[in-house]
Amino acid sequence: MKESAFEAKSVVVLGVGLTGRAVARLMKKMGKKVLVNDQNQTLPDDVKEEFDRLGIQTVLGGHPLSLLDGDVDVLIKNPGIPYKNPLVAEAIRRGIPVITDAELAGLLSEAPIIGITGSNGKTTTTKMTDHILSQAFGKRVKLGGNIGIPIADRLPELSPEDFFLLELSSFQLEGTKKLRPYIAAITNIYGAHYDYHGSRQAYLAAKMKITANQGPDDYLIYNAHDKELSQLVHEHSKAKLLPFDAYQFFDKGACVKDDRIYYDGKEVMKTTDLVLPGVQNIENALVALSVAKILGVDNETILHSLKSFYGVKHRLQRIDDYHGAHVYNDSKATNIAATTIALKSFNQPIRWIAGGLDRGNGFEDLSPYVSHVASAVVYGQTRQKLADFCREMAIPVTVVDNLEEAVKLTAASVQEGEILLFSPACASWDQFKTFEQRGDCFIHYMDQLKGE
Ligand code: UMA
Repeated sequence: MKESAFEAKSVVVLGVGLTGRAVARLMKKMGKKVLVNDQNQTLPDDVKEEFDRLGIQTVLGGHPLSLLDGDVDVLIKNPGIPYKNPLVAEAIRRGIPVITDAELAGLLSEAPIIGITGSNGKTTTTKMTDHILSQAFGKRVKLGGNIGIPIADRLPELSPEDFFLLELSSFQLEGTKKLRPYIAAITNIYGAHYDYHGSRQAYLAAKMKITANQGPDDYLIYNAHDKELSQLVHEHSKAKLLPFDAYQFFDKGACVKDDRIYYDGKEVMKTTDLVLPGVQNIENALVALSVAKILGVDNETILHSLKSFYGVKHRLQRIDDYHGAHVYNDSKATNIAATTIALKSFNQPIRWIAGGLDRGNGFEDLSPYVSHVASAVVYGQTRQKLADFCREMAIPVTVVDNLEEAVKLTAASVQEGEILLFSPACASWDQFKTFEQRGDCFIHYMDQLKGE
């Protein structure tokens, strides 16, 4: 690590989640004075044991401003903690730098950084990129960031020959000052997280931080179909701009024409070679292959990798076919917007499974996207609401109590060439602990049916 780039001696780490724990561990390893603070009264047993063993001081159950008295050089916060948190606001008032772990990547990484951000699709794009680069460069590719692998845990492993591939959230980017990715990518920009950032302007500004320190030797890949994003990158970036566009052909960068993907005017593959459905996944692939092409990966490796990329677990994840039907686990679709994307991704007839926690909303916003739904099975708290919606849309619907019954009934009706889609459009908490657990159950029920 480039330890000399981080001069602070005394550090307050705010928030203990995955990020804070890894940051505290790293700071201790670097010989810093570390104090960790969290609003929770207690720490999980394994965290407490580790902090005790490493001699990391903790203050729990609130955010006393007195923590900033004395010699605090920097406050490193968990990305999700907002700037209106009193300790963060007070640190800023006192002129104490407030950063996130993404800034540590910028300061300490021995390896060039590839940073991927965007409102939608950043996790899938990052995983796709990892899939291609790992086939080309093997273990030299180190993955981390918002994807669930704390940046601070990976930093000590990096060498200059590696690539540090990061999924970066707007929360992480907002807390950066010197971060300078060699390759940055912005998949798209929709409205998101305004409650945290305060305004759309502030959200956009946070996203643009990914390119703030880039220079003419760096690259910025961006979605040229998004006019606002195009304008922003032209205004703010000094990097080499590399557009991608799933709707129009151009001879520089990645684009699509007549169901074929091109890079710098040369055909790379057919869009139908991609396992994952929908234009959003074509866009994700355009980003991933742009990164790969910048790093000199050949078309054959790109094609082979993208053909074998089955997606990120629970996000419109393709699992094994069932009697000639393609089966998708989209348990991460906890709201109508996510299920809209799933429904829009297919032209084939869909056998749809939906339902879950009732948050009081109706489902009429799905109306424009269900014309190809051949039948539905609905379960959970929202089952009656969903059934009413389906009847209104003339979709044959069956109401059951739980996901297991829904899977059995749907599998019994699905035909060869159709899509069996689990995209619940609801949160999981009426019957499951998390959407991950729900998705695992779906996969398990499908596996059981295949075994029978
Ligand atoms: N806390 C306080 N005071 C506060 C608020 C929170 O002390 O005012 C404490 C909480 O008690 C908790 C900790 O701060 O102990 C926050 O933990 P967390 O679970 O929010 O954060 P991490 O476990 O560190 O997870 C974070 C990312 N979460 C967020 O940015 C909200 C994870 O992204 C990321 O995978 C992980 O770091 C590793 O890098 C998740 C996410 O939802 C998937 N990201 C958002 C998104 O994708 O839209 C940005």
